[in-house]
Formats: sequence, structure tokens, C-alpha cells
Amino acid sequence: MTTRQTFTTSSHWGAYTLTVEDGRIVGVDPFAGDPEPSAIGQSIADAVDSEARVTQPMVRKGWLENGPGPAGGARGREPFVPVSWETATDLVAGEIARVREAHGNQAIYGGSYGWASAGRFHHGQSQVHRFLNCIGGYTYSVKSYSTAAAQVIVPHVLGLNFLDMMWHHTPRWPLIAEHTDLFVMFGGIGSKNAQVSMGGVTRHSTGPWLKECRRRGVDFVNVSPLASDTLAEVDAQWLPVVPNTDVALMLGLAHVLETEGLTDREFLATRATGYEKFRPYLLGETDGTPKTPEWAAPICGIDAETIRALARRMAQGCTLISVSWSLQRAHHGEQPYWMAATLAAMLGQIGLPGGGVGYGYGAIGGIGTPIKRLDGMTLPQGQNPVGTFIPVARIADMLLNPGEPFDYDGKRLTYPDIRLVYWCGGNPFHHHQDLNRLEQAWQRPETVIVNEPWWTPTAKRADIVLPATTPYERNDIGRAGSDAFVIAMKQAVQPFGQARDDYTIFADISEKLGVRAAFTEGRDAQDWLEHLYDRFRQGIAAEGLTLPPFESFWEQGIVELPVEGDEHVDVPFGDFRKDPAAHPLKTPSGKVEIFSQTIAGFGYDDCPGHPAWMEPAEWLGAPLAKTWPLHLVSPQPATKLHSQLDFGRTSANAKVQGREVVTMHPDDAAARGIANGDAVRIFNARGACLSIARLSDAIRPGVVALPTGAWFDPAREGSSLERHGNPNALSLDTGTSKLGQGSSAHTALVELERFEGPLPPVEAFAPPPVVSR
Ligand SMILES: Nc1nc2c(c(=O)[nH]1)N[C@H]1C(S)=C(S)[C@@H](COP(=O)(O)OP(=O)(O)OC[C@H]3O[C@@H](n4cnc5c(=O)[nH]c(N)nc54)[C@H](O)[C@@H]3O)O[C@H]1N2
Ligand SMILES: Nc1nc2c(c(=O)[nH]1)N[C@H]1C(S)=C(S)[C@@H](COP(=O)(O)OP(=O)(O)OC[C@H]3O[C@@H](n4cnc5c(=O)[nH]c(N)nc54)[C@H](O)[C@@H]3O)O[C@H]1N2
Ligand SMILES: [Mo]
Repeated sequence: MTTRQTFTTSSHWGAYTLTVEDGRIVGVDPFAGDPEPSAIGQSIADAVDSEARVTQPMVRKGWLENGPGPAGGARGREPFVPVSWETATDLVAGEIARVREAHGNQAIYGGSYGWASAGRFHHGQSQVHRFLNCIGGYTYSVKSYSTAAAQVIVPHVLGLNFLDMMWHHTPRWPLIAEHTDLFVMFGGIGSKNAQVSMGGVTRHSTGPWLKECRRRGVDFVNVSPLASDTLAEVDAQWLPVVPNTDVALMLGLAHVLETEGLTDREFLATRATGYEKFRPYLLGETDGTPKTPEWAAPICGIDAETIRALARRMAQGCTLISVSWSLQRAHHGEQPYWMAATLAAMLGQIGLPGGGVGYGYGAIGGIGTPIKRLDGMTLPQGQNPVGTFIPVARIADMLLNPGEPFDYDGKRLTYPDIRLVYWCGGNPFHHHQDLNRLEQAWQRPETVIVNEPWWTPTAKRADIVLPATTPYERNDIGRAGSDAFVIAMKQAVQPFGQARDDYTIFADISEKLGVRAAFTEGRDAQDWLEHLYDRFRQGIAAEGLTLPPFESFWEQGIVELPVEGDEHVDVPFGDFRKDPAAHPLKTPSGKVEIFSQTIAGFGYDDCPGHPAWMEPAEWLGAPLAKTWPLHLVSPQPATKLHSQLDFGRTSANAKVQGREVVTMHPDDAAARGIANGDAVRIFNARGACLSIARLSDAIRPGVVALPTGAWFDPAREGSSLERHGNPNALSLDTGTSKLGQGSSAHTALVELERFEGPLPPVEAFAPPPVVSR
């Protein structure tokens, strides 16, 4: 007899009801209250018993036989030996103890970047950080791949933590719908990326809000190399900018405002500082180059008349400038964020309803939603006694250059000498730039330990792999700060193979290291869920919000909190605008810093004291473009979250011949004899990957777009040709600047050619060779 049951669950891409028959997930139905559910969820049905699952603990053969040490190329190439949990736990505990004793805790790198699962208790990073803190700490990472440059520049310019700026001080949709005349979107605003949000987005409202704004008369301008970066329904004017040149375009706009008497001098004098230092640069008095529209046009690819007309329009009514995260994930990525704030200050509309500047609409779900944000359902991570850290995207630099100094936001720091790397809930061999370089760097540590449900490229490059459960194999709670829901994520199926929860894995290692009590505080997983829930429930009770007791919540499955509504909408910077003396910004001057004495004082050659156009390391105007004539942008994938569930149906169905698709302009294709659907090889001096061409005139000529997410799959023998279409075989691994040291993923020049001959197989999802001891 067939058994059939349903279970609620949540994910970074939404809430679903899972139907399980005879122990298998057979149905995935989106939450009924979600107006635009994400198709990513359909891949959940393929998650649990995928061929890519890790069945039991595994140890790299050479590591098991010879012990820890730099791997000299063996990591990622040698077969694995299956071992028992008892053996694996002993090996991990023993190795951590050895490294700690011989080299100190700072020799352990536990940054462990990645998104892991939406469940707040079984959240990979929280678990591994808590564990490593219990054993004396670890070298950690700061900021994110997503927004590192923004996280560093925004506090200098606007005196706000960037995430705070985004969640609390970015104009919300109801204000935009009511007041904004013109919405100028650098990097566009799609609803593709708003499918996901850290911890979940239960009611997807970015698309509906964009359409509502259009219905109420907002005019949109999409400044982006891809027309599809904005919803077709908003009828945006498309300005197909040359990638990484938005600052030149913004300077051209600023020049028109300044020279045509359209700047708000009052605002600049009373609510901003340093315009008098920026203005001579803008007018060319300091460098002999006035930043006119005619100067900007050949750089950014938008003609001077269009720039001039746009500047005048921006000064005519209520204008909101938005900048996507992608612009700052590029070389000199601090500049567009700084220059956008400068432009908004020149227009004098910061602090007006529906005007000014906003960052990151559409980058993830929930930004701009009229909601009261409620934080506080995370696993406490404890204190890290170790003080060494890196900006997150400097991992390959760190592994390659132990003991070397580097600059970061005014500090001179030193790369630690890492002996042991522990990753849980992230996939660096998906997310890092220039993966062939990381491949070299990754051989250096003595030991790499990875907890993973699947044989990701990172798991394949570990010495010890501990198989973790998926969110569908354990109980958890789904909750995100800017979401109205609390969701019971109920165990739907039995753990696959010998998989264990990360919590159990770390509790057992803690036992061997004598810190079990500190790690568990005497609670089992279910106790923790109730504890976290109760703590959250008490916390919000202080704000007058009530949640049912745990048992009834668990019974109900999905509970909505009354936190959404127009009463949560205020005008960002409204008080500051009204009375800047009484409500100063938290910058040194209390005002918007168009010139920052702090940054100028750092003396960086790649980030001066005011926003400026500096040529990126690679762009279409560089001499290098003669060799590599196409700019590669690598947007986030529509059909998955990063590399997660890449083997699932939603991702697989969008591939062609099992490969990620690259979008290119028909003219660029014709010049290379490429037809729609042809296999292509994309290459530069750093690497090469295979992909399938899709021709579209909705992309700027000279630009190609290959989304991230295809599991890194270099050929095993002979060449390092990546076979699956992962753009990080090609991207540039350099910091945004000495200030932010963020990822420059969107800065890369490439060439592309038709791929002749038989296509090599994609082996990304095949487990590595396994041998017995
Ligand atoms: N479906 C889905 N959604 C996601 C994710 C996912 O994996 N899948 N990941 C999430 C995460 S972690 C993040 S950080 C966000 C990222 O959000 P973003 O950083 O905003 O998004 P991207 O997809 O990287 O880039 C968006 C677009 O920016 C444009 N672009 C690139 N370079 C330039 C430039 O120099 N100038 C201009 N004007 N435009 C440029 C490209 O055309 C690209 O399509 O997305 C989140 N949303
Ligand atoms: N070229 C280029 N590269 C980029 C970007 C770009 O725009 N262009 N964007 C960057 C950005 S913004 C980001 S955020 C990164 C994405 O960074 P990634 O690290 O690639 O993010 P995820 O794919 O979400 O990684 C999560 C990993 O956790 C695993 N996992 C899921 N649940 C669990 C669990 O319960 N336990 C354990 N142990 N593991 C689990 C998943 O299988 C997956 O391997 O990529 C970056 N890379
Ligand atoms: Mo991200």
C-alpha cells in the first residue's frame, strides 16, 4: 500500500508543501499565498536521492596513507576511501588537535562562505563557526562576495552599515509608486534575482511591485548591458552601457547638472561635504579632462545627447537612482556606489519621498517591501578569540601568500599561514574567481575538511568529506528578517545513506576534543529548535507581536506575523533632510561625504578621496580588448541558487546538451561563424570553458553573459578545459580596490569561438572514484 504524506518546508527561494510517497518526494507545491512562486523549488524533488549524494564518510587515499601535508596536485585528482563515522570523527578531531597544537588556532581557516540552507538551526556556517569557536577560534572572513565593496564604501559616504542602508534606508515600493517620476536603474531590476533571499522569501513581491509602479506612472530607465535585467512589463528605456563604465556615464550626467545650473546648491552646502573638492575634477580643472557627455560617450557607449537628455529629465521631477549589487562586484566597484550617492546629492533629492538613492532592489527578494524587520532567530555562534581575518574574496591570495601584507580599508594586515581549511555550507569551487588559480592555492594547506550533502567540486577537492543531510531530512525552522513568516521545515524523508546533520557531526567531534557540553549546551536538535523559537517569540513579544507556543506552531506549519503594511514605510533620510544638525549622518562630517578625508588619508592609488573614473583592469576600452574582445558578465542563474540543485530539473531543463548557455549578440556570433545553439569555447589567458551559444539582440554587442552555477568540471586528463560552462574558469581574481577588497567577478575579457569536434562528456555530477583501503 502506498503511503502519502505532506510536509511544509522553506528554502532561500520560497516555501513549499512537499508530498512524499513511500519515502520519496513526489510533489512540490508552492505556498498558496505566494503571488510569484519560484520554479527553483521543483528541483527539490531531485535533491535527496541524486547520484551526486555522498553516501558515507570519505577520505582521500593519499591523505589516509601519507597523512596531512600540501597535496601537490593530488587534491581533487586522487580517489577516495570510504570509512566509518567513528574513523572519520577520530581523524578530524585528531587533525584539528594537531594543527591547533603545532600552529595555533589561527592556522585553521573557517570562513566557510556560502548560503547553505534556509533553516536557521541547521545552518552550515553558524554550525561550523560555533564549533570552531568552542575549540579556541579560527581565522575568519569578513563581508560577502555579494556586496563587499558596498559594505566598505557606504559607511564612509552615508554613515550607515550597508545592510542597514538596504533594509531600512532604501525607499520602499509604496513611496516609489506614489512619488517617483523617474526611476534610473543602474544594473536594472529584475525579478529573476528576487526569487531568492537569505533565509527565504515567502511572498515574492518584487515583480508585482514593479508592475504596480509602472501602472501608477513611474518611468523606468534600465542602464545595463542586458535588456533582460529589467521586467519587460515596465517598458524601460534601455541604455546598453559598456560593462564597468557606469561611473563615466554618471560623471557625464553630473557634468550636465553642474554646467546647466541643475544642481541643488543648497543641499550640497548644508547636507553634503566636499563638493568643492569634487567639482574641479568634474569640470576638468584638476586633470585637464572635463567629464562632459562627449567625454563619457566613447567610454560608456551611450551617446552624448542621450546622456544630456537623461540628466535634464532627472532634474525635472522626482528621481530615484538605484544601483544593483553587480556594479560593485567589479574592479573599482566602490566608485559606482559612491558616484550614485553623489549624483543623488547633486539632485538634492535625498530625504524626499520616492527620491534619492537606493541600493539592491531586485538583487534579492524583500528589498523595498513595506515590512517591519525582525531579526533574531539564529544559532548563537559564541566568541572567536582569534583576531586574524581576510576580506572573504581574498582566499586564494591568502593561501598563496602566507605572511605577506595586504591593505584593507585603511588597515595594513598580514595573510596568516593556513594549515587546515574547514568548509560547511559553501562551495568555493563554484563561487571563487579564477578557479584555476584557486586550484593551485588549494593544494597548499595540509588538510581540507568539507561537510556536504553532495559531491560538489569542493567536496571532490577535500581530504575528508563528511556527508551532511539535506533540509528535507531533518526538522528545522525557516525564518528571514524581512519576511512575514515563520515556517516549520519538517523532516519529509529519512537521511540518505549514512548522512548526518551538521549539528550531530560537530557534536561528535566536540566530544573527542572535550568540548561537547560547550557546543551542545546539553540540548539535542529538537531542544534547540524549541529554544530558538521561544527566544524569538519572547523577543518579539516585547514589540507587541505574538506567536503561538512551539507545539501549535509546529502543527500549523506556516505562521504569518502581522508585520507587513504601509505603516512600516518611512522616508529614508527624511529627518536628516529636515534638520541635518539635529539628525546628522554617522559620517565624520555628519553629512553625505562627496569627499572623504578618511579615504583620502589612506593614500590608495585605486580609491582616491572622491568618486572618480578609473579604468578597470579589463574592459572593452582597454588595449587588452584587442586580444580578448568580449566582456564577460556572469549574472546569477535564473534556474537555481548559485550551484545549489544544479542537477535538479529546473536547472537541467534550461541547459542545452547538458551545458550552461551563453547569451551573445548576433553580430558577434556572425563575426565568428556561430549559429544559435552551437557549442562554443570561451577562453582567455586564465582558462577556458565550453558552453552553448544563444543569440539575442537584447544584449549589447561586445558583451557575453554566462550565468554562474554550473558545477565546475575541468577535464581530468590533458587540459584544464572546463566542460560545463562555469564562468569562474575565466573571471579575474583581484580585489575591487585596497579599500574594499571585494570580488571583481564582473570584470573579465574573453574570446569565444565555435567548438569543433565531438563534445566531451559533462562529469560534474558523477561521484569521484572510490576505492577500498
Ligand atoms: N535566481 C537567483 N537569484 C539570485 C541568486 C542566484 O544564485 N539565483 N543569487 C543571489 C545573490 S547571492 C546575490 S549576491 C544577488 C546578486 O545580485 P546582482 O549582483 O544585482 O546580480 P547579477 O545577476 O550578478 O547581475 C545583474 C546584472 O548586472 C548587469 N551588470 C553586470 N556588470 C554590469 C556593469 O558594469 N554595469 C551595469 N550597468 N550592469 C552590469 C548584468 O547584465 C547582470 O545581468 O542575486 C541573488 N539572487
Ligand atoms: N563569476 C561570478 N562568481 C560569483 C558571483 C558572480 O556574480 N559571478 N557571485 C558570487 C556571490 S554574490 C555568491 S553569494 C557566491 C555563492 O556562493 P556559493 O558558496 O557558491 O553558494 P551556494 O551554492 O549557495 O553554496 C552552498 C553550498 O552549501 C551546501 N549545502 C546546502 N545545505 C547544506 C547543509 O545543510 N549542510 C552542509 N554542510 N552543506 C549544505 C550546498 O550543497 C552548496 O554546495 O558566488 C559568488 N561567485
Ligand atoms: Mo551573493
